[in-house]
Amino acid sequence: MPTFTFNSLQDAFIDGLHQVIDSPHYSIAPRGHRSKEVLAHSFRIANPLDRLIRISARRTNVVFNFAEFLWYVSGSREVDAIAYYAPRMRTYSPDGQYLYGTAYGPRLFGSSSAFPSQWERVLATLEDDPDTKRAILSIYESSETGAPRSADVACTLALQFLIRDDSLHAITYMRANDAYIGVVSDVFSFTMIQEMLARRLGVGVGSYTHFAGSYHVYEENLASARNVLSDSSRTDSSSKPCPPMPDGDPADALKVVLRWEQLLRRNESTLDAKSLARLPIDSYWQDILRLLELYRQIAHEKRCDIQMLDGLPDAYSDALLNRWPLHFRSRI
Ligand code: 5HM
Repeated sequence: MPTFTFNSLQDAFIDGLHQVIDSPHYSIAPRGHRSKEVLAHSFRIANPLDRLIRISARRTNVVFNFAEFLWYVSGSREVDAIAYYAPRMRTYSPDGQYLYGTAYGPRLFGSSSAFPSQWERVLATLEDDPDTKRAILSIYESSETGAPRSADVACTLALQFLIRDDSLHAITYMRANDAYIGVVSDVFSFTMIQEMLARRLGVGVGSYTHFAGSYHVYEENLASARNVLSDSSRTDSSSKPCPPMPDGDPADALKVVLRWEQLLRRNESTLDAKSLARLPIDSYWQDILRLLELYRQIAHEKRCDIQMLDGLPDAYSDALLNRWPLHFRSRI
């Protein structure tokens, strides 16, 4: 099958669900989990900034999406740092404290004084030879093959980056991808990494291509996935991309964002419109912290200051309203 190009992740997500549900290749039960599967699934997204799902029946968590990206960038493997945004992540940890295969951060962004991170080496490879075919971020480790029946084995093999016609194209290779749950957050994070690399290199954001050896839906999610498909026919399919990340090196901004992410997660500080505006970072990063502050209010105070929605990019506020309609009731 040729790889079809979609405008957005949402369009690729809907098409993928149709393929798995309407014409599965196999019914399987790996580790006892019954699922429907198609083999060697692929799709291409023309605009990787159009990375949020807006289907009301699939209430994705935009805050988790950004938090997972930041968790990767921070190089952390701590469960607490990500389970705060998605408690189910705790169930994948073999020891309740750390994640291994699921924590891509240490593999991508972890460095030591003796050895730069994969991220730094990929950046140097692309700067040295823009036509290179060697800009690879490897994730799956060979030691994971044959591991006991753990739920914490990396599903992503590698991300590849190619500069062609002054744009950075990304290709993701996955051994397995959940077409109902995993793909939504995986493509979000991987396109953020793609965009971060493109801005750092000063080139355009090219296409994003996704390959999954096994693309599947678990039987327990089949009814919800069918519901999403019927709801998607009523969904506005116009483009609603995320705002562009600022050009240049995001390292300094990310230090500020990661410091505040920790403070808000631990409920050790708060942000309001004034204190946000005073932070020494572009409004792009301030908006991400605004999402994290809104989530802090929901998680720690069971309330939400809806004034904080003012001025947020449409793509983010729509996603918040879809996920937490009761908290933002008066804005609907
Ligand atoms: O039995 P297996 O290790 O393949 O189960 C892992 C499940 O998590 C699969 O359904 C896989 O597709 C999903 N998954 C995903 O979709 C897991 C990870 C973590 O690496 C991920 N996306 N990023």
